[in-house]
Amino acid sequence: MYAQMIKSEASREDPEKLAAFQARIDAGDKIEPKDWMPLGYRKTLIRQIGQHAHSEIVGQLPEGNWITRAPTLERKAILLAKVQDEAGHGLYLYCAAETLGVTRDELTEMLLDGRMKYSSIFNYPTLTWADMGAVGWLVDGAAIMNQVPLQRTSFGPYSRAMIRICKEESFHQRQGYDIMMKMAAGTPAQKKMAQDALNRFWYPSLMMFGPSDKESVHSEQSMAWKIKMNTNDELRQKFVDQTVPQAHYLGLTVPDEHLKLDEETGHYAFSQPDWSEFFDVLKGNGPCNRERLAARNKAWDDGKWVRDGLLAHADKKAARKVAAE
Ligand code: BYC
Repeated sequence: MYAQMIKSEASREDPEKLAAFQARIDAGDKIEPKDWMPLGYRKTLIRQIGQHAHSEIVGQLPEGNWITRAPTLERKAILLAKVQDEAGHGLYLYCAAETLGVTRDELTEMLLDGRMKYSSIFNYPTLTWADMGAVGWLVDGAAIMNQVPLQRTSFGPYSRAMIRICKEESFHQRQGYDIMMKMAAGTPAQKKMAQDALNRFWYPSLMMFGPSDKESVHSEQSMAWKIKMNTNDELRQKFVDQTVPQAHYLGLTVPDEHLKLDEETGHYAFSQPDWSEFFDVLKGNGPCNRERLAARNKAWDDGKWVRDGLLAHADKKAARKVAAE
């Protein structure tokens, strides 16, 4: 439906402007906030960047859960830094979205009342310390796989935000793998925890790339506009090809009995996640959907006095300036 709406909006726009816009995209130009752009391009970016920003913010919750219980001071400092980075990523992305004419408050309200999504992965619980390893290794690993190509996306502010985010995501992925290396080489109980974390996070990580290309609603138009640089299935395959040897190095087993390397193509054949579970999580029925949204709603309500205070201060400052002129 959304894709149809975008198409029908495009049909109402000036064909000459549309053609000139597409020519700029095809030539690899960056589109900047003040440039003319089709309404559908603007809306698609607000949706994607907004959802991405929300994912960074909600993504702090499963890891924040372990800050007080990190096993050493060093691990705690690393985890704290990572979780703070995620907040920063959210801020860069909200700023990029704001250049398209939507405010951060509007985006937040759309998240809180369920009109906007955030990544499905953050609706799964983090049950043990090994989950911090699996999240860093697999979840940030999947995020990087998706975000490195987005550094070349056509919208300037989004692509520039991605450059910085990707640098930080590499550190996140590395710290997760480091936890997995320690756990997998530890006591039998620690290795079991690492395997259990891999078992629980493998398929939800594959879901992060979105539904199969056949089911994807937006890919075709988003790729034509270079808002997306690859299809969901292309990136999922790349992720599997990169991650399976890393699991082997750890001495862990990927929970997929159909996993098989095709020597000729160099690609792994693998089992698809349970897509009915994915769509159910998107509808709000994942293990932690309610908890995550309740936490964000509480943070928003608790922070009201700060926002009100800052706005009152800004209003007073503006009034003083007017009076002085
Ligand atoms: N979760 O037509 P499709 C991270 C929705 S976390 C929830 O293929 P599109 C991090 C999709 O929105 C990673 N919803 O969509 C943070 C659409 O529904 P609507 C966040 C999903 O947009 C902290 C419908 O399914 N990364 O960075 O072309 C710690 C049909 O899908 C998901 C980004 O957001 C999902 N997994 O492609 C660690 C990257 N997948 O909106 C890590 C930027 C699909 O029509 N985003 N849907 O109601 C993208 O690259 C694309 O938006 C996606 C989906 C590949 C995710």
